[in-house]
Amino acid sequence: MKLYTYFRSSAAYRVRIALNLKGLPYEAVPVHLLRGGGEQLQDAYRNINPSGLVPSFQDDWITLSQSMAIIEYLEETHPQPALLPQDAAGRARVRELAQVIACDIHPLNNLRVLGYLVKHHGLDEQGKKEWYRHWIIEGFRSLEAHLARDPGAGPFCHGDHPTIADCFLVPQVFNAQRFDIDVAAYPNICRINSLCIELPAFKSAHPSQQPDTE
Ligand SMILES: N[C@@H](CCC(=O)N[C@@H](CS)C(=O)NCC(=O)O)C(=O)O
Repeated sequence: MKLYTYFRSSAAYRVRIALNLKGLPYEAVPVHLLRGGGEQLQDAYRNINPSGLVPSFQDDWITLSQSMAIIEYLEETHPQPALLPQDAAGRARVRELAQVIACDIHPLNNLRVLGYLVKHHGLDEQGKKEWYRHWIIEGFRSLEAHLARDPGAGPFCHGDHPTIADCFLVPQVFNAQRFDIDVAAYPNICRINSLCIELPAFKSAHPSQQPDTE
């Protein structure tokens, strides 16, 4: 298995966590998002992922992009340990939490979106930071409310074991902390993150532990 990854990419970080939780060895192929205008935008990489985003994943059968699709593929092809609950309602809840992050928070703060705002709308560094913080705060408020009210929440986002939702939560917290967001303001997010980051699968997926870490 190959994972096209960038050490600081939170979408790639999600997949690294899932691979580690399942104990699946993989080859990390670094794609530098900044060097030379971004290796993700060059033809060699677009042949693997036409969207020009990391991560991408390859095994003997398939080339895939989209962290959620990759993780669900891993879940179906390597069901143990399970990263989705046994019951339909539980699975839907885990996907709901993951998508609050993957659909409602992350895309707004992606490198190419920030780059577009700077280039075409004259956003300066301060404006960029404010934009970023705004969408994190909106998103974390919503995620925190979901976690606080849902009966499925346990020590992890859902129950007693890490699920796909935890694979998404931890990288987004890492990202937010880079932009000086006070995560302590979100007690459930903070608590779950603190629990997860102590686990070996999460530790070895951390951006500071990658072959391309700078
Ligand atoms: N929805 C995609 C998002 C992928 C994505 O946005 N990746 C970012 C890094 S976290 C990226 O490659 N950004 C490069 C760019 O914006 O040019 C997924 O979940 O895999």
